[in-house]
Parts: sequence; structure tokens; C-alpha cells
Amino acid sequence: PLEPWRIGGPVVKGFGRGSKVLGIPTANLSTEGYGSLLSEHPSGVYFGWAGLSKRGVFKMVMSIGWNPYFNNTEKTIEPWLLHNFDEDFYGEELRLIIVGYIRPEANFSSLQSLIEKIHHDRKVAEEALDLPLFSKYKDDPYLKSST
Ligand code: FMN
Repeated sequence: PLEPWRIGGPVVKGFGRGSKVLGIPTANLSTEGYGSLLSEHPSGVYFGWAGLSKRGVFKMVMSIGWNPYFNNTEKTIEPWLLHNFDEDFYGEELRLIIVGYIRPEANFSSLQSLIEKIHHDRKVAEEALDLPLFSKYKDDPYLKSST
């Protein structure tokens, strides 16, 4: 297992493909100020817990990297909060604690295979986060602070 790490900030808009093209709405975080932290952690798919000050704590599975399928030129932090929200929460303070790593970023020959892989990541994350080893972090005070 990984030494847990924590990042937070306001939710920003991504490229807008997440919910529209993939059906996977990610709550992107600005990478500003996280340059050195991001270079310490390889690109790939991680899981952990996400706190939204007004809404609670949720499981999340997250991609960090350049999204080879879409040829991004910037590294992005894209957590998928595993909960159905009724509304967007752009601008709200999002706190993440990252507790585990699933796989490196990959390229895919079709959008369908990318989507299937991400749904498999979701399942891996949901099951792992129920283990005491990882579930204990959902009470981490960092997830609840609002500034
Ligand atoms: N993109 C890739 O190109 N390769 C991947 O292996 C990959 N894995 C992902 C795993 C998860 C759990 C998530 C949430 C996203 C992953 N993505 C991957 C990123 C999607 O391509 C990305 O969310 C999509 O580009 C939408 O971005 P947007 O919200 O900025 O439009």
C-alpha cells in the first residue's frame, strides 16, 4: 500500500468530455501549486476518499495524467466521485485523500474500451475502499476542513 497523500482545492471545469462523451462526470481539480507533488506520483489511476464541505465524504476513483486517448498536453487531476449528485458543484472546495494505486495510464483503440476499463477501475476502487486498510481514511479530518 501507498503512503496516503492529500490534495484539495475548488472544483474546476475540465475539457467537458467526461460527462458528455464518456458518461463519467469527473470533478476536476486545478493542478496549480501541485507541480512537485504530481511529479512525485506516477500518472495513472488511483482511489481514495473525497470530501465536499457541504455534502459529505464519498468514494472516488481518479485519473492523474495526460489522458493518452485524448492526447492532452497538460497533466490533469480528475477524480470521479462515486455518488449520483443532482447538481454540479463547480467552485466548491474538494478535499481528496489518495490511498491506493490501480494501474498506469493506458491508451485504447476505442472509446468503448476506455469506458469499460474505467468502469472496471470503479469496481476495483469500490471494493478496495470497503477494506479496513482503506476505509479507515474516510474519517480523515482533512476531508472535512472547509478552507
Ligand atoms: N484516459 C486515458 O486516456 N487513459 C486512461 O487509462 C484513463 N483512465 C481513467 C481512469 C479513471 C478512473 C478516470 C476517471 C478517467 C480515466 N481517463 C483515462 C481519463 C478520461 O479520458 C477523462 O476523464 C476524459 O478525458 C474526460 O476529461 P474531461 O472531463 O477533462 O473532459
